[in-house]
Parts: sequence; structure tokens; C-alpha cells
Amino acid sequence: MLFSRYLLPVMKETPSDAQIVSHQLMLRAGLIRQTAAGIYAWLPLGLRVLDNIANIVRREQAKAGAVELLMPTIQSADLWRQSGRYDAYGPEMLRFQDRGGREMLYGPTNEEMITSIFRDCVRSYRDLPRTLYHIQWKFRDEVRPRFGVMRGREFLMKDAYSFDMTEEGGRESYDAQFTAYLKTFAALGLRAVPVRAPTGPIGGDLSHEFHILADTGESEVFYDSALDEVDLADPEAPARLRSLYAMEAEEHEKVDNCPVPPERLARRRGIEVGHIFFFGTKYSAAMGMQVQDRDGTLVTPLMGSYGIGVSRLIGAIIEASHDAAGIIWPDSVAPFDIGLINLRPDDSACAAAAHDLQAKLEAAGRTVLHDDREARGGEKFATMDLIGLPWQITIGPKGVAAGTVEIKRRATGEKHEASIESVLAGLLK
Ligand code: P5A
Repeated sequence: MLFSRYLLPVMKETPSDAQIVSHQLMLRAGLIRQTAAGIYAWLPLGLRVLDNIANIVRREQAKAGAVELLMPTIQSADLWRQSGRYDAYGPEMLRFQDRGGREMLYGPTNEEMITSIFRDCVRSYRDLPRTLYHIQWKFRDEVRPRFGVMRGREFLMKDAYSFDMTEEGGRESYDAQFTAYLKTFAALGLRAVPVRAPTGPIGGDLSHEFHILADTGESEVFYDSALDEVDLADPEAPARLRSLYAMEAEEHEKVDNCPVPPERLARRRGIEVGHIFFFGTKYSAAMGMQVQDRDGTLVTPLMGSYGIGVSRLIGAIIEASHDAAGIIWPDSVAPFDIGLINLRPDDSACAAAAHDLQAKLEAAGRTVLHDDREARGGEKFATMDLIGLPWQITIGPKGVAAGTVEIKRRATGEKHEASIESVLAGLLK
């Protein structure tokens, strides 16, 4: 991709309306643009990150046996009357009428819709268990949208829904998502702490939130500091994590005798990037969903729902991975693998070498943002550091004469000279 053909409006100054570093950097690096309070346009660079995150979520959902579908953003009020949540949901729900006067809403979540779809498609125990998910925009008319995509009004969520014949099966589906969440966040370069959580308007009695610890987090969590020692790569990690005390503040306050001695009890702020629920028959019973068991008896399936804040994750990743110069993307989500800087686009040998290297890297499956603009070297370096691509390759007249380029690893700042052939031979693996 040529920078000169891209839309990448970087800003030198820190925008005064952004309070936390991730929001500042998302605006400065040209990832997003606010179009109304809590509503953002995703500019090309931001969209690439969003897609990368969504694809990692998809990969881990597939491994957990979940199946993707896509439900609409707009829902009918009647659907929500069947569960009783239409009136209960309150002013966070964006409600409107279509031209026929029918009451509609922009979905804040999809328990009702998936229950109605599953109810209408499935009759028999043979079709269960199932976990279905989609990645779709949600709207919640938050009282205080803030911190950019962290608390937006329109935001992208992965929401999965499980259907089981038995309580035991339902808890297994819950555990499968729990494990998938730990793997998903690890693949995004994040360490997530699972904590017991209140269920709020979604309902049920079993719920965990997944938090990325950060001082700018909006939530507060209390946990056994032994949690920090758990090796997430260990297959026993999910069980170990669930055996250790960790509570969202609201739940912790209800606990009379905290089992963790004060010196081991950690109190930290966290960014809630995921939230899972097991609520049994709450929606299936209210909406009249029943399936026939092996012996012909009618069973009301047990359900859970499982959310990941896909757009919020970008903010959380930046909070966890940046320095004074800008963003440092983990390789797995970076919008491009390589930033290719041509210091002298007006020099025909440099231009030819840069275009040739771009083409060869792309042919080898690497994604490249090639800064071919007429601009000062200092500005190009600052821009590359700001947008945080994992590797920078710089081409200049001296190097071209000698057949070499300079390579920099963004995360460490380490630089070295390398021959163009060795770069192509896979130095960037
Ligand atoms: C679970 C999936 C639910 O809605 N229903 C379907 C359940 N849970 S939740 O906790 O309310 O939301 C799931 C995740 O979505 C993210 N999130 C937000 N992200 C950005 N801006 C918001 N205003 C916002 N609200 C929720 C969070 O990551 C949350 O864990």
C-alpha cells in the first residue's frame, strides 16, 4: 500500500478532548474520527486493526466449536416484549418507529433475537448443544460515553449464545467460552484477569468479567495476587484461575469474609474486555422455546451468553502497549507488518528499489505501508513510530548504492543494516 494513496491523517498535537493515552493515540495515529458523541468512523488504518482482532476472535471461537452467523442491528420491540426486557432495559436503549409506526430499536445485545431464531429452527435434542455467535455493531445510549472507543455508544461486540439440554451441559459450554477467552486475549498480546461479576440486566447467577489491568480502567477489581503468577499457557490455567479469589468491586463489597489475607489481596483498576453469563432458562422459558428430548418429553434449553468488546479491545491494547513516541502494535493485530520508508522518493534509484522491495514483500505475504511521500525523513520516522507498525525498513541513496536497508524493530528500537537479499530471505520472520 502506498502512503501517498492512503487516508492517514496523523496529528502532531495531542487532542485536548481526549483524556487517556489510548484515545489520544487513536486520534493522532489516524485510526478513528468522532462523528457524534460516542460514535466513531473507522479510518482505513483503524479498520485493519479491527478486522485483525475480529479474525483472532473468530479463530478462537471456531476452536471452541462456536458457529458464526450474522443478525441485524435493528430489532423489533415485540421481540423484546416476549422476554419482558423492553420496558426493563431503560434509556440506554435507542428506540424509534418505522414508517408504519412499528416500534423498533437498535440492538444493545441479542439474547432475544438468537432465542427466537433458535426456537424457530430447532425441535429436537439432536440439534443441541450449539453455540452460535456474531460480530456486530451494538448501540447503547450511554449516559457518559468517554475515553473514545472504550465507552462508545456505537461499538463492535462479539456475542455468542449457547443452548444446552442440561445444566451440566450448559456449564460445559460456559467453560469452553471461558477457556476460549483466555486464549483470545493471549493471542492479542494481553493478559486478562477473569473475575466473578454481577449479572445486571443480562441476568443469571454465574458470570465472569475479563479485565485488562490498567490504571485508566473504569472498573475496580479485588483479587488474590497469586493470580499474577498463573502461567496462562498451562492447560490447567482456566481451572486454576477460577479457583483463586477475584471479584469485581460491586461483588467484593457484598463478601463478609474475604478468604484472601489482606497482604495477598490486590486492588487494581481494569478495562472490562469480556463478560460471560450463564442464565439457564431465563430467555428460553420466557420466549417459549422447547425441544423434544430422546424420550419425547419437552425440555426448555439452558442458555449462556458471552461478550467480547471488539472495538474496546483496541483501546485496551494501546493502553497496554505504547511509549512516548506512539503505539506499539503486537504483531498479531498490527495494521501492516512493515512500514517501508523511502527517504528520497525524488531519486529514481531509491524509488525503483523501494517499489521493488514493496512488491516482493507483498508477494511473500507481508503487508506493507510504503511511505513514498515527498516529506522530510524526520517526519516520516515520527509518523512510523506513532502508528506503531512492528517493523520499519528504511531505504536511502547510500544504502541503495550498497544494496542495503536499515531495519528497526518498533518494540525495542533496535536497528541494524541488512542486505536487501537477506531481508527477502526471511530476516523478518
Ligand atoms: C454478553 C454477550 C452482554 O451484552 N450479551 C451478549 C451479554 N454483556 S456486556 O457485558 O454488556 O457487554 C459485553 C462486552 O461488550 C463491551 N462493551 C462496550 N464496549 C464499548 N463501549 C461500550 N459502551 C460497551 N458496553 C459493553 C465490553 O467489553 C463488555 O464486556
